[in-house]
Amino acid sequence: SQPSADTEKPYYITTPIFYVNAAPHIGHLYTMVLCDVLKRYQQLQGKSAFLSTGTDEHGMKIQQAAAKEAVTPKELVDNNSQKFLRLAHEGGISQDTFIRTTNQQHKRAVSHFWTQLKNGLPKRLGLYKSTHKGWYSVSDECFYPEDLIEASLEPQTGKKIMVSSETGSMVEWVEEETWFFPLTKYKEQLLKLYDENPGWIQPESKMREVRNWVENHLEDLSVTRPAARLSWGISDPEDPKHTIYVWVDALINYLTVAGYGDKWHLKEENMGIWPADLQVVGKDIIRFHAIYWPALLMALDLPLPKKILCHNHWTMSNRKMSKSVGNVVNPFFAIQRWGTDPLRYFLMRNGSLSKDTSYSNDLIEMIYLKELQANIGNLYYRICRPKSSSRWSTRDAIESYFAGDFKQIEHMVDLSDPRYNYSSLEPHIDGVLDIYKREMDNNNPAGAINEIFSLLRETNRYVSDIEPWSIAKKTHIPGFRFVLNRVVFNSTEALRIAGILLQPIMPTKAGRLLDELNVRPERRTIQWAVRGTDDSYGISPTDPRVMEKVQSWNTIFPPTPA
Ligand code: ME8
Repeated sequence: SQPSADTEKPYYITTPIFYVNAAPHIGHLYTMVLCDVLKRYQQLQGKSAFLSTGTDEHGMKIQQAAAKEAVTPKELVDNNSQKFLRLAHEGGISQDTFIRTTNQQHKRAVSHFWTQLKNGLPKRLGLYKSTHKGWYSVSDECFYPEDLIEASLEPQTGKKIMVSSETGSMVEWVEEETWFFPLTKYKEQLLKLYDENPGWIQPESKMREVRNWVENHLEDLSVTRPAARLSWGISDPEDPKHTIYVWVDALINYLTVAGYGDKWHLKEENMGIWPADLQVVGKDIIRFHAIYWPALLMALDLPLPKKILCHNHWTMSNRKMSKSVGNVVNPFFAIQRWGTDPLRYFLMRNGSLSKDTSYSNDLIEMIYLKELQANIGNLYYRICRPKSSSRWSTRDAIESYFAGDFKQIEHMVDLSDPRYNYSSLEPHIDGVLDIYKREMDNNNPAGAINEIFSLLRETNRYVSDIEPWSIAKKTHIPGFRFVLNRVVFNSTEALRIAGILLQPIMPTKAGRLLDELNVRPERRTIQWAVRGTDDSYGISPTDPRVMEKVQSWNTIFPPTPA
């Protein structure tokens, strides 16, 4: 039988775990927010979801950064990991766990995984020892094949150096004895995975890139570094002269979070939240997640994540924002300047899966003024303007509706007068939810935002065109209350629905908006994001359905007690 909704495993979503060689920047916040929004979208549908994030604390890059700052690696990682945790907090991220690869549970998980790779597999599929020669980039923490290396000049000194033709990072020639993972033996299985699951890597363009790499550049993977060169890491428990390659260590974090270890059996009930439903990464690390990671899992016959979602980069002056380059936006300053929710809104609105986006304060300011203030803020103010205001508000209209005589609500208005075309907004309100769901199911909050804001824009225009405030004064027009209340009702519904749908993106602001509209907490899930039915219009006010209608309006604006 089908598992019922509450026994279904939670939707497990992961961010990469971030290197702690330096403080976080806006790119890290972006990935966290994207994952958080997608997690909250699951919850909006009433499903349970689990979000993990954390820090990647081993490896050459960390060891060198510590040496440069003249602190111990432990001091460096403790200090910087705190900053990522604080960023998650200030960024409104609702992570369920924050993993650090230096914690004991993770080290045990890695040792167990490692031992399986080494001893638990048929010879041709397991680890083997050999001499490794190749071009290594410390800043990218990986080797590059010969055909992807080129000569360049070091910017400061003009000295000739070799760099990766993909990332431009400096590489050095390394020759050493290491353990190898026979990645090439998994080539057919990987290609089969891609062929049979065309949406496994999103977007499609990245799938093509990955497939091309597997077809043309696949080499066995060196998975240890000599402990003499790299001591800051997890060592091979049986062969401590070798330190496990930081990427193998790091990828296993996703399993550690799911409780992986020697007691973890392949029976589904023991696997907790694994497999991950969605693993989000930047394009810089797609290869590790879409090639090495599934191959490692295939080796141990573990279930694969269901989808890898890859996004492009935030740039500054046309270069990828990066800790190593130093051209970064401090996310703490950005949050302080714009507020958590407006910044989340901007990152989700402008960030992109398929193209790089440049970060600009002028742009944020413009979006803040035009969309948040002039659009949603303005509509909110029009509908919920505080009573103290001397100007007429739609809230006053609703109150007068509740205070008024129901018998006056008759369909006497001249419906052919385009001026009173109060139902023109309704198709748009009714169309929003499907589009929102389609975009969010496609992991595209930008598309969802676009739809919500087009509804809000149209609602503002609708209110401006009909001018309910002037109708309110024209008590001589027959049916004025009817029109007035329909206009107020429709625009309030648009705002309420937008508020529900914006919760994943701006949890605090949307929550406040729904509070102001008196939407009960249990009515904030997606099934409530539909317009209230209006079949009570035009029928006898004593019909019980009218009373129901009044009840449901009450949840938005309860009548003030006399
Ligand atoms: O790669 N724009 O860590 P990392 C958008 N520890 N996102 C960006 C970005 C930018 N300019 N810069 C970084 C590592 N990111 C490894 C990962 S996972 C098992 C190990 C985000 O600190 C983006 O998600 O270099 C990118 O993939 C990630 O930070 C890399 O963070």
